[in-house]
Amino acid sequence: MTMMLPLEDVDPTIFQLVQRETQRQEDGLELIASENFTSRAVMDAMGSPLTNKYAEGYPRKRYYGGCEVVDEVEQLAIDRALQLFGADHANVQPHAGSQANLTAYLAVLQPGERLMGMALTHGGHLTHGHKVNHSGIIFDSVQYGVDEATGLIDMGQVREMALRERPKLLIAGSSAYPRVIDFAAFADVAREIDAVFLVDMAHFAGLVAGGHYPTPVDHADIVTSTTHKTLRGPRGGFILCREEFTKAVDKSVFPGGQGGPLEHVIAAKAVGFGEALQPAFKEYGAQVIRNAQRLGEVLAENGYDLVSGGTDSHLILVDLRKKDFTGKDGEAALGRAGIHVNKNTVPGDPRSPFVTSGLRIGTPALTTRGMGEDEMSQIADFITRVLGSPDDETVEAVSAEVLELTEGFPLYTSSATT
Ligand code: DSN
Repeated sequence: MTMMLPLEDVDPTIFQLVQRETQRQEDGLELIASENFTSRAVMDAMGSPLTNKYAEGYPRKRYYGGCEVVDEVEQLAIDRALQLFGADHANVQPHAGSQANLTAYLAVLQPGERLMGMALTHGGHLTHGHKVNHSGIIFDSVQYGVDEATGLIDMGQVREMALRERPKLLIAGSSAYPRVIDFAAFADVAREIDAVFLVDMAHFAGLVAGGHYPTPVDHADIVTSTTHKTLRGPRGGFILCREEFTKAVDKSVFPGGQGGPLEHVIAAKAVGFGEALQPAFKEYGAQVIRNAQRLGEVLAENGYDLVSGGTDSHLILVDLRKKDFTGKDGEAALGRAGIHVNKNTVPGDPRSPFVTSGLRIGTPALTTRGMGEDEMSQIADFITRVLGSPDDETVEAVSAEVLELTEGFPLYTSSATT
């Protein structure tokens, strides 16, 4: 019986891969805007025997016996989400952001009905109605973008399109929009056309929790999110809504879309929400934004264009159209130096999403490691050097400096993580 043996003994191959990935995370500069480093406490909850329990249904209304403990766990996750974001109702079961979105849409729309979200190529998200995603296949999707000259959402254009297209669901939220979204203005448009208003706050949920980004909860009928980006919890999703949508949302998640909830992940969500309720998390969010702003300022000084000219959030979007290389080339060159970013389309991008003319760079993960503005200036210079001359000599020199920098901010090898 190998039940109680550690991974190292049971499956050395997977153990080694986990070790290698942990080392990769320790050694590199993680600047992918949707990533973060969660705490040991969150991972302990995720790696617990709660994974064994089936609990279809909701606390005190389950289809299985023996749910008295996981009921308490799930209720705590719900209570903490509500304490953090102040909504009427929370459903903490969605396995990820995509599931949260699809089940939320199906709570208020019939297949074939119209939704309107921001185009992926303009900073929206695949699940906001892209034609290859279920959100664009099941529903009749129309997409708005940003003003290509300013990189900003033009609420006049959004309103005009909404009045013309009359979607039943209006979606705000983004995965590559550096600025604050005017939720009150979106809510006004939704009211004018009698649409349900949904905000996907996955990217900036941690900033909302810390009070550094306007809360969508006061304006939206439904708010979807992930727990693992700026919010720094386990990989997962959740939905907040007004009282009147409670039943429809809960029914859509289960039995509509999912089966047994992942109670080990829900326990980890509760831990993550609990951490986000601590005063230190507020300071963390402020530092995330200061870091993104510093990174953007130095890159701009070094000759890089930023979409919208800067950022109010955790990410910047670098526009490479005036440079002679693509987002794909940039991502690859920086990756060789241990600097991890992702290629991203910029508004009006002539290149495909596989190539792109942009780089999305975010600071949630490195801020968790304890890095501040001085390190961001240094990293902007690393990026400038590699993108300026991506030859082996430069990449090797920068790699060595990256390693030296990351060694000063240990991640899981010590308890230094904030
Ligand atoms: N893929 C995530 C991101 O990087 O923004 C969103 O799902």
